[in-house]
Amino acid sequence: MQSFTAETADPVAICEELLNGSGAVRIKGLFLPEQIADARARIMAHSNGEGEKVTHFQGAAIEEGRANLQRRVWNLLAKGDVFSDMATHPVIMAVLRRWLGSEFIMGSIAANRLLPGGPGQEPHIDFPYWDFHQPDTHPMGLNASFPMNAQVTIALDPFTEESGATAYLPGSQKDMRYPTAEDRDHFYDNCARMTGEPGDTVIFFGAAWHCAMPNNADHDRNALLINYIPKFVKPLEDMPGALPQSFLDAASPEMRQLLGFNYKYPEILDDADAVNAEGIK
Ligand SMILES: O=C(O)CCC(=O)C(=O)O
Repeated sequence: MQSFTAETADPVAICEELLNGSGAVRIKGLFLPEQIADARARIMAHSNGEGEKVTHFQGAAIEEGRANLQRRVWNLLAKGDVFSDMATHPVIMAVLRRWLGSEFIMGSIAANRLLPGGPGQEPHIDFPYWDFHQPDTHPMGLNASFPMNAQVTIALDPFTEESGATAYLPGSQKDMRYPTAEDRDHFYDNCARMTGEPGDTVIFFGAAWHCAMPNNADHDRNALLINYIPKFVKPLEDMPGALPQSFLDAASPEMRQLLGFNYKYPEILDDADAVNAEGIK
């Protein structure tokens, strides 16, 4: 995987690699140790209850007993300012402006905590393609000639092969196909791994086949998972609905964009016309 730093992260080169190359790049050194520790501690604190365990993934049941070893925490913007700071990092924003258009938005911001023994996932692709195993529910001819997704994974623990660093199949984003059970051997035989140190950031095109792998290490493996989409795609999480009004009132221009406030459709346009006609608006 090509590695960049804040100084070398050229959006043109990175977007070329995401679309026509391997589909993933790593950017090192974007975050301070205090930010990484803060984000990790908040995710750990929010994933200690039984209620947040993942019992199914892509329709497949996770074995009873191991299900609680993989935990998801959603709606992270409500769980600490550090998550807003990470999601709006200027280097990430610059890459995504080129990749998804300057008014791109956020589809979700969640964490995946794999405890030791955590089972990992099946190979899959991400929102809004994550139900592309039913291609006839999508527009005909949908392909990967342009992106409707960016995934940003920020490692909050050492990401090693042993600890379950995300696996991905380089180049698979170009096919725009949901991996089937028959594809699994090919995937596991040919996958690369998103290994890295805490704070390393991987940007990838979520049309590339990928999955969390089993955590065979003796420590938790926490990842911050941020999904970004073009302005015209309906987000996965209703973030404005889930966030307190005080958060929305204080949101930065970048955060307002990510929450979709710059592109307010659907609107009731006959009402808007009436207001316009009266010269009120
Ligand atoms: O946690 C990971 O390594 C990958 C997570 C992922 O791909 C997902 O939850 O969709």
